[in-house]
Amino acid sequence: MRHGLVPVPRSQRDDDDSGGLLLRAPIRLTGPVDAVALLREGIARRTGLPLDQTPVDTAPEVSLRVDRGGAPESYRLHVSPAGADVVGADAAGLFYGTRSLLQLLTETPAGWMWPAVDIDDAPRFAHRGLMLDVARHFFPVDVVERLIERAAALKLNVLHLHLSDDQGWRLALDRRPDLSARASQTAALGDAGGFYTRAAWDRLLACAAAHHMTVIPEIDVPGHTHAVTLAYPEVTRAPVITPEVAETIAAFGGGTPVTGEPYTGFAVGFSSLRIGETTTSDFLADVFGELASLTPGPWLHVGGDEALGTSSADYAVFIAEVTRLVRGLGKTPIAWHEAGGVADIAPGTIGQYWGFVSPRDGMDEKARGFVRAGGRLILSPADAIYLDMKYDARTPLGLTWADGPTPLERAYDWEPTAIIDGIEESDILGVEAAVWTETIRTEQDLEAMVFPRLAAAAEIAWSPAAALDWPGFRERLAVLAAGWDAAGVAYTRADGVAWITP
Ligand code: TNX
Repeated sequence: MRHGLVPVPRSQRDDDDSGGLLLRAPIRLTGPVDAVALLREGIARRTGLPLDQTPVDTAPEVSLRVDRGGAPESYRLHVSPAGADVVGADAAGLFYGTRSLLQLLTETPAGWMWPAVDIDDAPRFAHRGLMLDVARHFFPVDVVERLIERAAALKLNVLHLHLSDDQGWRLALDRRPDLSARASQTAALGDAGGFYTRAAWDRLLACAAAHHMTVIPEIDVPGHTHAVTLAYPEVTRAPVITPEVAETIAAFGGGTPVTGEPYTGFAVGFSSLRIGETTTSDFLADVFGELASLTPGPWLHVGGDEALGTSSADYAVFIAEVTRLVRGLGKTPIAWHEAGGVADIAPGTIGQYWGFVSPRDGMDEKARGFVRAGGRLILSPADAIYLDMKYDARTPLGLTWADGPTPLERAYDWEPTAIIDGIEESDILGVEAAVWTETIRTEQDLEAMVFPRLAAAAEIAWSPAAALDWPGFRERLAVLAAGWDAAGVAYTRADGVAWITP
């Protein structure tokens, strides 16, 4: 039977002869309440079956349980005509088993059913992420909640939120109230901004936790800080208009950044904090201190990319300071790969590589710097899994700087250990797709750019390298997309896939 399992499991045996499990209400769903509730909701949404009826003892049982001992996040799934069993090695594993069950739901002339299968599954990488830029355009919590649900269905477990940039500041902080009060109301393209209140942030964290996702908040420093100028000008410097900045302004418009005025263009690398001054250190202590208290997960992302308005001596001092600050707060710092060029970076800092699948200009050397300092790497190769790149020349949204458009196959056809010489599988914490939102203004825009390429990234992050298979992926994706259609997801019908639904 054709099915839409993405990412492809580590091991799967289909029992096509046995006919599978016909789903007739009532069914009995037993197990931990949260897992049962999320599965029930998923089945009801997909099938429309009235699962709230009281089950009778003779109804087939779908049993969910946790049996410790297996690899973290792993699960086993067995479906036969008599019932289904999902056993997770932990709560996350159980949740992933139920996500597989939902992907396996198949509509047949006899009704909705589950094919008879045996699956034994575990992730390749511990960190399977999606980065969402809510700074260039702001997305309210309900949009982020739907994205969390859809990303978690692909077995991703990290949501990295890019919470500040030149165009706006998106999180209310009590210790620096002017950031949200004065620097949040604008966005790229002159659109309206916004920010997360404490209540909204708590709601977002709760949704992520319920879907076994860790949130990584990023405050990008020392560059990408023009918005800070609107609130605390004493910690920022005047914009530095390099030839690259002038070129972007010429190509995309949006005007030249001016101190004290909101910036709504696409240029990067012109803003910088003042480095080596106590006012700035106090600002950083307030911002990252409060951010640490608002973050249940172990990581804080400090940015560190494209600080073109900062001298390299200042940059080195700054990266050493901010990564130590985060360590001192009991969190592990993460920084974009440029920071790996700083010898004195805090030991154990995680690097996020956003270079090319074939590195150039020393980006690989910077990435190795993190590993030399005892850290590991998150791989976000821009020419593969930057989901804000156009699919092809006809894509209305998106950018093309990462070596032109990024068709679906390019998002799928790369191997994490093959990018940076000298980096072993054990040096790689995981894989993270990124969606920057300069051109992305609405939830529909977001869905069109994220899906289906996020499915490719998810399979690279979860499935063993030996199980990757482009023709097979495309077939499974077409089935999976029928579920997106039913849920109204505005995914892109990328070339090369025989999409099933009209
Ligand atoms: C590069 S990736 C950036 C972002 C832009 C993105 C657009 C990275 C660390 N910096 O500031 O939004 O390109 O694709």
